[in-house]
Amino acid sequence: MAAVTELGYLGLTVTNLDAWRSYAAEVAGMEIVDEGEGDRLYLRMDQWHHRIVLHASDSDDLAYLGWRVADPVEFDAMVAKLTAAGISLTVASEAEARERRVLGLAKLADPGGNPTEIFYGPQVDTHKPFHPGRPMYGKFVTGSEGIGHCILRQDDVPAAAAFYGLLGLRGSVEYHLQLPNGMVAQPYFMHCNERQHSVAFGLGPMEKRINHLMFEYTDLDDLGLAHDIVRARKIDVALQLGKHANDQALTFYCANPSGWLWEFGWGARKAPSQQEYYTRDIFGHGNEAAGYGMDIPLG
Ligand code: MBD
Ligand code: FE
Repeated sequence: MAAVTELGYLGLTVTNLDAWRSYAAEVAGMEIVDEGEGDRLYLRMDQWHHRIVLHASDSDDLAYLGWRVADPVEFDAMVAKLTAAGISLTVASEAEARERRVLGLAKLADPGGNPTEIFYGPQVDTHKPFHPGRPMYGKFVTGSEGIGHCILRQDDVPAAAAFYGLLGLRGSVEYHLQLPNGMVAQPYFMHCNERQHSVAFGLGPMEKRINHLMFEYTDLDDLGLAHDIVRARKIDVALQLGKHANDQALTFYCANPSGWLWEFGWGARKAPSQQEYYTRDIFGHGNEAAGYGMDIPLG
């Protein structure tokens, strides 16, 4: 059965490209690639041409997510599987694939309406070493684990779980979180490779399509340095440093220039083969800046 292998890329719409240029490079350490188009910037995290595209826009949200399949055979099998399941999709033109710097691409939407792309064959610039936007001790964790993970808006959680299951991801509820209003939040976490989760949803209504992007450093000191820079710049921190129960990553969540969150992380464990659930995190993750959709009791 055809299955996606990684969350490969993201497109974002942003209203302030200059603020993003500074944040992505000087806070996160990503490499800015400006090819002079004027309406976009590329963010590099490894040797791929890019992992993130920032599209200048009048909105600040997720524009699209790209899920990778291995090759054209898997791509055709995935397109056939989705079509047979009654999901409408368009196989993109060569020009559209070229714009994404991939060999082939299909466009569809997940049940939450999030623009979703299935692709194979990303352009990898092995001739161009990754050059971080600020000094870094190590690198970003990508490779077979992809860019990181996202929490997405889904109004119909079982439909979303079925859709991502069809793409080839596995997983389900990993927390029961007692909310102050007496309800119990039961977020879903799904994986398609060794990264403990590549997508999550089910934390309630959201203003934007995306709540956060998590990415991971290979070196603890890069997380510490990022944290110092975030604090020095007085950037809103929604969840303080802490360690998640499921992926056991040390992370903190801070606002990006689009007003949603980036989760900076280090030290995640790999996806286990059997399901578990948790009622809280290991330590930390205290709530700080409110209003970012992360006012949940994890700590
Ligand atoms: C995560 O990455 C996360 O964002 C939440 C809310 C809980 C566990 C792991
Ligand atoms: Fe997360």
